[in-house]
Amino acid sequence: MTTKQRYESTKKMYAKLGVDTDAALEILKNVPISMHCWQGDDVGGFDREDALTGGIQATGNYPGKARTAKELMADIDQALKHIPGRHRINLHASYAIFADGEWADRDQLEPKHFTKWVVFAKERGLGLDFNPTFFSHPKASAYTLTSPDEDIRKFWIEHGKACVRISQYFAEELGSPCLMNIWIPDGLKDVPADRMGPRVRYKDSLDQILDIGYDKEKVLVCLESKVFGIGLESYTAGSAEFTMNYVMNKGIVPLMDNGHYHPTEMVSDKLSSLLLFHEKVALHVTRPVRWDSDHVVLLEDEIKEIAKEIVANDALNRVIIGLDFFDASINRVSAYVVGMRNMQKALLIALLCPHKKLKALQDAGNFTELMMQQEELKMYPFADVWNYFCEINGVPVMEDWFEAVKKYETEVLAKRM
Ligand code: RNT
Ligand code: ZN
Repeated sequence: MTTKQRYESTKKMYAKLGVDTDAALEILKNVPISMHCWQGDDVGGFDREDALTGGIQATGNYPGKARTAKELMADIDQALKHIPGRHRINLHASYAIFADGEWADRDQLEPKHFTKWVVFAKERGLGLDFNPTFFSHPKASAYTLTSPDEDIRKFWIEHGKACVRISQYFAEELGSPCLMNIWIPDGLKDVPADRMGPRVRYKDSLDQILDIGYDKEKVLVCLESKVFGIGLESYTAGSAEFTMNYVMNKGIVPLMDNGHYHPTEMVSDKLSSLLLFHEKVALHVTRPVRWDSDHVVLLEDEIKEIAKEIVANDALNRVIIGLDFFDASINRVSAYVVGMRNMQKALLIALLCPHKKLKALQDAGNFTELMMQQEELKMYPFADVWNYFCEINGVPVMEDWFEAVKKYETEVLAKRM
């Protein structure tokens, strides 16, 4: 049987449940996922030689990591060949591209340091998102926006402002709003003497950054919370409560990274509450293994549950989906393809679910049938729909993409020493 024939037969199976598979494919095609640039080079960036800091860690030394912007762009291109649909690229400020002999510190960054990325995005019809980089810098060795040292704090406030300007430049050039995510690592390894002070300064720093005046239609500023980091186990200034309250107060966008909560706390369960109070919600989809380890996104329960919440609540236009993982122990292009395709598969499974029917069962208290139906759905042949989706969107079906990635590894990645 061909992929299409399988699809046609599976389509009838879903139709019996009241699910329109053609409609699902049409919706999925138009869901952009923001692919983070930092998987390609282990969060290295190109603006400095400093080691990765900020309590995050990329482990492994698989050969072939991108050493220059040109290499990273080539790797992103290679990955995109195997990912159906049109997407976005999520850049960090540390990925500035300087002209020969030129360099600017983080507080001095300008749109011109990112024109090559804009050209790259335009040529491929991609959108761009952005992040100030409050780590991997000598001035970030202790604190950034919470610093008790006013000079340091000012430096990082200026960095934040520069990034808002760059984000607006992206939005204007590409005709698509740019999500600008603020995350700072600031925290303490051991029991704080003062929990309030850093938060007072963080709040003031954010106020100053947001005060610069920017077009809110073009730049969606969001704030990412975190429960702890490596070496910052006892306290982070940007806790969940700080972040939620700040965001609500200022009318900016909350960002939830599913590696940033206690291990039994699920982002899937938080989404509906956030959607009730915010027009937009942003996500960093990742896979925490025992800690915020940023493993590649797999097609596992929590990812499917997150996708279900987005789709069942009709929030595909309100939840901005970005990925955030960095695994240095495997082929990085493969990591991109696997993670992106898995996010899309999770969304597809959610789009193939008869949510109204299931909700009705819940409301009627018919938990027996609800359990039965939810479990039977898990064995429906959604792979036939996925394969057809890949086929009609011009990317390889099933594992067929891997040959090309292996070839790219031999011909390109392995030669990077
Ligand atoms: C860190 C945060 C943050 C970073 C990126 C590189 O724990 O998740 O989003 O991973 O900004
Ligand atoms: Zn994150």
